[in-house]
Amino acid sequence: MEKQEILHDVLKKFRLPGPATLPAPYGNGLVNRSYVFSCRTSGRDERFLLQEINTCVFREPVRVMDNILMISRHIENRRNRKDSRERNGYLIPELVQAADGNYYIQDDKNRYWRIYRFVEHSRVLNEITHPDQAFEAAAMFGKFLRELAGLDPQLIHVTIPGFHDLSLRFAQLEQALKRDPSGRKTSCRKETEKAMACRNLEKEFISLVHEGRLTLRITHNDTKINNVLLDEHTGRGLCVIDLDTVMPSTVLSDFGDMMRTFVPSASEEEADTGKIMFRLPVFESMAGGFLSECGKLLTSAEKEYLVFGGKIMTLMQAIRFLTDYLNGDIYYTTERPGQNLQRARNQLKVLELFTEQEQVMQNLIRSML
Ligand code: GN1
Ligand code: MG
Repeated sequence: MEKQEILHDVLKKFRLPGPATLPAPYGNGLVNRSYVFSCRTSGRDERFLLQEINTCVFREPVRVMDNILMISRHIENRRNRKDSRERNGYLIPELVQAADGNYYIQDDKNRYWRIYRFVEHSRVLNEITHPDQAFEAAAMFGKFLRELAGLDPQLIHVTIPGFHDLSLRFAQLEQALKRDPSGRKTSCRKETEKAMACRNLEKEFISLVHEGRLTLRITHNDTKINNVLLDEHTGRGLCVIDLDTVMPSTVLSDFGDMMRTFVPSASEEEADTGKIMFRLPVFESMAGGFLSECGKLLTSAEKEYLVFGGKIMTLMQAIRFLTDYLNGDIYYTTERPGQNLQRARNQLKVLELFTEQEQVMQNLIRSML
């Protein structure tokens, strides 16, 4: 079947408000495929986002959707209890129901699809260009954490076991080195050595997370800068997107991935590591925005380790890119050979900068409390 026919058949199974246009590819996520289309309803066009869930990554798509529904309902209930003036804004996007009552469909080839209402008048950033953007985006992720604090993390399914488990990520790297399925081991010896030299961080991480010194929360777990939408006119935070990895974890995951993607002056795709600078004003705004929303919620142990979270998440991402390079680029989408190795180098450089600036960041956080 032609792609367009497949997409057309999928759309028929959802409760859409009118006839739909042909879906066109959209966005640049590394995992799921997205398409945008619109429906004509009483004279105006309404846009929607169709997504095919990557079942190689999300092996239990129904549980992923269960999680998204659970948090959506929790947020919706809280909204309804609030004063109507506070109900503006989305926080998370709205799912469209399928004809069978579910919020996804499974097609005859075992592919899973879902549709979100498009968040209009919004803007995605791939890089932060002004500290105010960092404040707004971080405040949204802080709000997300706070909104979900009243929902029991035990109710949320672990859809990718060990997702932010540093020991597991090191073990996967070791396994890839041992098997070396693409014969790439020698071409990344320097990067491997650098990553392995950070094993000392693992012990501290284990003692913190696995021994329960940090509160288990429902976290987003993919708080990259391009997973939050800002208002295209005002620049205010509008909506948190990409909810697939919502799982129980610690605040280190969310603060850490923000720090990894907000603070460096270039994105994880930058090939020239010389262009990656540390930006203290961005860090300051980011931390300020995040704490303005959830500072009261966090324990002093959680606040003490926020910066450590940034180092851990950056190291983990370096290891994940490196492992995928060794495995022959089977997890992350790539456009050219060597791209995952280049991403790993980029992340190792970011980690170096974070290590140099650790004390400065730590002092700044303490001064905010
Ligand atoms: C993936 O789906 P996307 O592109 O937002 C990955 C994240 C990584 C990120 C690196 C399920 O996120 O964990 O941090 O790439 N998601 C999954 O860009 O593995
Ligand atoms: Mg994601």
